[in-house]
Amino acid sequence: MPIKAITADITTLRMDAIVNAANPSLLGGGGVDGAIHRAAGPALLEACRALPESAPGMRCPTGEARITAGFALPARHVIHTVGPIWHGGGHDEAWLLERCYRNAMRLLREHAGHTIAFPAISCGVYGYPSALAAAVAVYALHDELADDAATEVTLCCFSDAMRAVFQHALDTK
Ligand code: AR6
Repeated sequence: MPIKAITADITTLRMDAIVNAANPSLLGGGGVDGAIHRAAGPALLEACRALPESAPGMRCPTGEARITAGFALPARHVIHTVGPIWHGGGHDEAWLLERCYRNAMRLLREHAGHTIAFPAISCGVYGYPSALAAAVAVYALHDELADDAATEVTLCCFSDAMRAVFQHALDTK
């Protein structure tokens, strides 16, 4: 099975890349973003600060992704993506969330990676309903892996309850 759902702290995973659910500044925050920056050390913040801004404070628009090294993390790279804030579902949230997964997979391939772990992007402070987010994630990742038997994707949930939601999406795909 090239996609699996687990319960874990994503910062502990030895992967070619772990994905960060960041905000457009890429300068850190709470949730998984804070955990990744703490575990990677200050060099990660420096690397993020060095990424070009498309507007003041904007290094990564919603749905896009950027890559840095993993520094003190066991993961080789961090792929930073910015999920949509949930505004009820009528503001392109599903399309933007799908872009996060697809753009992260593109960067993994461009950097010759074969193992990647995603957190439940947008399912924390950004308020995306987890069952809807899981369905988008599974749809996009299945499609990305259709011609790619060599890549293993881990959906890294922070609680068993969230893992059950993602597992259900995998089981009903
Ligand atoms: N490992 C895996 N998952 C985690 C971890 C961890 N160490 N810590 C939290 N989660 P969130 P968002 C889960 O809020 O909704 C930040 O401040 C968490 O339980 O981190 O995309 C950014 O800077 C939840 O299920 O990300 C942005 O401002 C999931 O990760 C904003 O939050 C995502 O929750 C992004 O919000």
